[in-house]
Amino acid sequence: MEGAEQWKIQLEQWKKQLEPWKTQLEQWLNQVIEHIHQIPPTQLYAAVAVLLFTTLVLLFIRVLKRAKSNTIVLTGLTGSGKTVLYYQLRDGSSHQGTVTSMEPNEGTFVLHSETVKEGKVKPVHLVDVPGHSRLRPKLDEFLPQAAGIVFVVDALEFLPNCRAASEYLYDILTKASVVNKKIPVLLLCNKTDKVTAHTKEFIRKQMEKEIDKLRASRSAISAADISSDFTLGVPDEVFSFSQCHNKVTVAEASGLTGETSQVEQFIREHVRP
Ligand SMILES: Nc1nc2c(ncn2[C@@H]2O[C@H](COP(=O)(O)OP(=O)(O)OP(=O)(O)O)[C@@H](O)[C@H]2O)c(=O)[nH]1
Ligand SMILES: [Mg+2]
Repeated sequence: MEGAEQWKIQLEQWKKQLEPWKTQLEQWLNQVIEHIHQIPPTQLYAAVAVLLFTTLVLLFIRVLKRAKSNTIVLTGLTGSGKTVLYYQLRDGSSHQGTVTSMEPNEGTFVLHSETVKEGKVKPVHLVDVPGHSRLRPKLDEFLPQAAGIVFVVDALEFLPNCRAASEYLYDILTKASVVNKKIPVLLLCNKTDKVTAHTKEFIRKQMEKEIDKLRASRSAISAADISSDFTLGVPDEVFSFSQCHNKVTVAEASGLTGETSQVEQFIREHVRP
């Protein structure tokens, strides 16, 4: 009780100490208001307009800067050929004999095929995220800044990997960081140097079928789990990539032999000079 009494006294003292400040502040405020009244209204409007304009320009620059990301993320199952592709795009050589990656490869460079080009070429920030399931959480570090995602699929060993690849792609296409920013996705059918490789049309159809099946099983789970980010496709319609929030396109490549023009085109479309 005594403590409360003491506090009251202390507060009263503070209030008294602040009293002169209050009047001083009021005086200043009055002076400012008077000053403003003296300024012709046109000048005042002009000042406000300039202030608004600069704020808008600064905001616009910020948005533009964020939109102009130059990061392209290579992802996909282990063994699909991401690292070979990464080296091919960077050096124009496959560095034969890559082993399964334990760490992401990351670099900012002008694409090898563009080093001979004249004029301004914007460097690309390329990230190759390992496909091993334990390293996949690494992907989340890079997705928020991605201008495009290249999902690499092994077109040779496609059928045994179809389900796993579809699950991984499903996870990516339902992530909030990917959907909200509408990051474009390239489904890249790799290893087409071999005649036994499946065509991109076949791969697209098979993966659509697989995702259609996944959709049913996943939505049953997510009914209880609210944390699931998004759902895919249109309810009660057979799934196709065209229904995705994100633009999904399909292309072919062979990292090993350097047939990478379609990936390069995708990269250039989304990382503009
Ligand atoms: N025929 C053929 N083989 C390829 C091609 N690209 C990669 N490979 C082979 O596929 C295997 C895997 O390639 P990597 O680039 O290491 O695969 P990755 O996707 O980086 O795998 P992780 O690092 O484990 O995620 C290697 O033996 C490559 O030689 C290609 O275009 N054609
Ligand atoms: Mg690798």
